[in-house]
Amino acid sequence: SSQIPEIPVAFSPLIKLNLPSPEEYRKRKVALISGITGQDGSYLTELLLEKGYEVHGIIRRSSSFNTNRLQHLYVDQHERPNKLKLHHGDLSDSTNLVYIIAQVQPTEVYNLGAQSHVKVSFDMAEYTGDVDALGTLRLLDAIRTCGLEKHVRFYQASTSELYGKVVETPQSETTPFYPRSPYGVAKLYAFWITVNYREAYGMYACNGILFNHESPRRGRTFVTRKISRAAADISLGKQSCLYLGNLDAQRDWGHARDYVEGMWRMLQQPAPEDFVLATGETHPVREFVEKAFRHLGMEIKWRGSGTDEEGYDAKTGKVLVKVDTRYFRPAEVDLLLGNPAKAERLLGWKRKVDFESLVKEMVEADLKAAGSLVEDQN
Ligand code: NDP
Ligand code: GDR
Repeated sequence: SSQIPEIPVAFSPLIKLNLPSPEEYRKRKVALISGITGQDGSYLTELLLEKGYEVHGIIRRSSSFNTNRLQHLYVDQHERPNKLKLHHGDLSDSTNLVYIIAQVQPTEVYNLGAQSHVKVSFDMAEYTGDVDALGTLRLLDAIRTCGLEKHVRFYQASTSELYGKVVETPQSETTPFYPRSPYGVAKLYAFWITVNYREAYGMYACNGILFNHESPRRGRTFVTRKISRAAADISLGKQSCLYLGNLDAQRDWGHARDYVEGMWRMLQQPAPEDFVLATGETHPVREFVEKAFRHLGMEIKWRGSGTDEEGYDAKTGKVLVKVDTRYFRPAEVDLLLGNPAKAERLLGWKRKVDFESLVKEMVEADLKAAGSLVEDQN
């Protein structure tokens, strides 16, 4: 017939590495982290170095310094051998990822790299899709290209943003997804491609569905850090007012250090599975504001409503918080509340830091940084 015959596809590794058996291979402890310069990357690096891993990180070339969060862990190779090694790369560059995987031959890969800001994803939707969705595919395929799919354990940084619009609470591994931003939609692809590669190629690949986690190393444009920093600056007279978006959004906030421990635990199980990590508590943004300012001796009272709402200091009457609609999102995730029961049961994981202690730690770190001459770069 004139029909084009179906072409049988047999994917064989393009790069032929001289590999021992998966069991023998995994006797080494070599981790590769994309997104190592981010909040989670830095805490995970600390944890893995403590556990005796050789840690490799992918960093982006930048005209400004972007390795501040790793500074305390990095030793110049010229001075003494370092167990932390950095490679220039990008999740948008497949060849580069293949090269790094072939060179490092990791036993565990943590894919934390992402355009991770939800609001920014509305402005840079295509880029966010490229890096957060296709970047995950590229990294998984780089592992296959090197014939390492049975040797490497893969962690995907999935997110509670997958739940988006509230379908049920608390949200667990069985709650249906309904993402509400280009970020959430890109992460949905990443979630399913991770599941698909697990099922199709027998890869040890896990999704950690992590609810919001914060720390003094949180990027300054995320709401918790924006608040803790502003509260510190306002208390020192360095800033007069904090402008925020939706004060009523509710989040399940934990500490990043606790959550990276959960990531590692997910890759130490007999079989790969997906897990929620959360605190099981939710708090509105306005409560974070109240707690942060209270910690510095200011009592915030609210007046007005909607876009005219403002927070003032009960003692002085000075307006310290205002709503700015520019921080509203075209579609919002109103309420996140996670159920970490599966991780608690199977991983023996439990968050250690509660909401009150998290706020306190962040505010105190920002107060210290604001009072010192050295500008904090996180
Ligand atoms: P950050 O924004 O602090 O860090 C993101 C990291 O990704 C940075 O190292 C950044 O590099 C890197 N990155 C950005 N674009 C690229 C790219 N094109 N190629 C390679 N690397 C890139 O995020 P977090 O540490 O808070 O989060 C880590 C991961 O977990 C992210 O994937 C995030 O989406 C996800 N997540 C985070 C949660 C949270 O509450 N923190 C909750 C659930 C999921 P650079 O420093 O150069 O910008
Ligand atoms: P989120 O974190 O979108 O949950 O994503 P973010 O801190 O940005 O927002 C939390 C909530 O606060 C509201 N909000 C503001 N947010 C910001 N950034 N700035 C403001 O001024 C402001 N005012 C109110 C937001 O509308 C939102 O409802 C984070 C990221 O780390 C993701 O990568 C991760 O996947 C999820 O957490 C889980």
